[in-house]
Amino acid sequence: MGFLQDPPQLAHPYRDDPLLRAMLRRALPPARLAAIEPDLKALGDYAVMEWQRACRSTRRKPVLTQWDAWGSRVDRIELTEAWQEGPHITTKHAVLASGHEPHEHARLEEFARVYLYHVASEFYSCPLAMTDGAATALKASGNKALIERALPHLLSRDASTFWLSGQWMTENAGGSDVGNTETIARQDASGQWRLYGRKWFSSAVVGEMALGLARPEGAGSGPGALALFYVETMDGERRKPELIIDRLKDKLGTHELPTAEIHLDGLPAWPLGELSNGVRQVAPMLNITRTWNAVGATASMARALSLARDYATRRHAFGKRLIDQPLHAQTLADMQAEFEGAFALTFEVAHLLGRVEHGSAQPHEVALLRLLTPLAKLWTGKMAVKLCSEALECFGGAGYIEDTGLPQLLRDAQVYAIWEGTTNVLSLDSLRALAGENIGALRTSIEGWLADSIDAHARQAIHQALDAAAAYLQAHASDRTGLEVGARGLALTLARCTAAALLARHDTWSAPHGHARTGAALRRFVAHGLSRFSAADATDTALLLGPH
Ligand code: MFK
Repeated sequence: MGFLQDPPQLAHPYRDDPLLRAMLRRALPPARLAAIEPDLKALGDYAVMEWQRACRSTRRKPVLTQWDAWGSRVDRIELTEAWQEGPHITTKHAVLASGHEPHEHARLEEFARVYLYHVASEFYSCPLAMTDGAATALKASGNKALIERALPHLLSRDASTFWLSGQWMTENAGGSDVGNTETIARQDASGQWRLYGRKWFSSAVVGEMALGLARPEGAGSGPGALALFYVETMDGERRKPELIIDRLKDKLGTHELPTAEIHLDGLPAWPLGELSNGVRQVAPMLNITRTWNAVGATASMARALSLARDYATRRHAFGKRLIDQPLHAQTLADMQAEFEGAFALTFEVAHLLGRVEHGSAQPHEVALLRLLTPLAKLWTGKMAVKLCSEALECFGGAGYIEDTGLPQLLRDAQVYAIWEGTTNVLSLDSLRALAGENIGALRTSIEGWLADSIDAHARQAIHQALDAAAAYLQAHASDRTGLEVGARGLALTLARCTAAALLARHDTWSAPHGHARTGAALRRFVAHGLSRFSAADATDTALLLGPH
């Protein structure tokens, strides 16, 4: 037998992750950390088990059977093993329910669990995100009857009573521009609202309820006339006949996730609140699912890096381990620094969300959360594709071979920049969040994080990039087109400034305990540059896009 390569081993994502553990030690009171550690360890164990199981088995996709042998419409979906385990793991370890506990650390504790569970869940976390969003939107609606009916199921810690919720927003004509929604809500003779239309991306068709946008019959056109409705999808064990699954999507990635095209043929529905301004009502849900997106992207990056790092200690080339090859080590360290910035921003959003919801945040932090949510989503979504691609390269040809389990990381990563709004839609949303003086909220927070920072060079670089972003906003205050042209560069710059300031804060906390790694991550991250503005000449843009 000739040479056989040792395959990469997955390190325990909780026990062997100094970054996650240090962040939790800094952010949580010791008693809270002790209370959640058993769940974190168990979710880490599950992730390792699932990776090993997936390496041993042939990857499967869910299968939709629309008709049974005797001609009945059944729309039955067979799920993968991880999906079948989803409700049990979720409820047993309070992956979702923990985020709704009445204390300020609830969301951080929730998203630490999500971070550990996400990749292993095979994107069962996608409908979980929507379920979390639905619980949040229901609470915000103040609709007592629906809250009493659905919330105990959504936040259940018992798999037998747990409900998954969908988010029925996207339609053929209304992907980003949700105002084009064609689904109609019509009242029947008894006054019951019923939905008629086609939803183009539903990733929770195996769920028990959904929140969906529809246009009440006779209401005007445009987004303001949409209303947000609550629906239940099951009649006992059977799916309601007014909900028809047309087909499962054939997607680039997230293959285990049964994303469906569905149509609604009179499905009973109940408005959450007023019969208009549905987009405003669904916004709390969007901000939650975008936070899940950022945590998912960060978790995928953590997985890719963990495997690439491990492999670098097992693979020898040109007489040395890869980790001892200077250029390979440099490449891994560059990835690690970018990742640590993304990690810092993502978990700040998670913590902030809990503090804002609990009412213990400072007044400017409400505006800060509104801004950092789209920034974290769009930046981590883009970074995940780049980092997972680079990680595959760290394996050479093996990174391109399906049954190593590695290509899936890259395919799946592409969804983060698309799901819950593209990079450009999120960049424009960050302009919405910056309206008024909201860059002031970011500046105030950054000053606080940098207050005791020992890295003068980083402080100066952050101030410089932040000043440039503020100047850009001011220069384009009455030039909407100019503002939009630079919105992506602005958003990425603000995300990087925030991440650098958060790394500086963590460095200030950890350095006195003899931990030098965050200081190194900060220096490397800042060295990659904070500003991401690019040339924006309208004439050149027209020339470049004109006839060839
Ligand atoms: C995991 C694997 C998944 C499988 C594959 C999935 C592939 C992708 C499938 C999908 O389709 S995912 C869904 C993708 N689509 C989106 O995420 C929607 C993207 N579009 C937006 O985010 C738009 O910004 C939005 C529809 C939310 C709003 O656009 P509009 O219609 O121009 O709304 P407008 O008038 O600006 O805002 C309406 C109200 O909502 C305003 O409040 P007021 O009425 O009080 O003025 C806004 O301030 C508020 N609002 C909008 N976004 C908000 C928000 N409030 C808080 N937070 C936000 N994020």
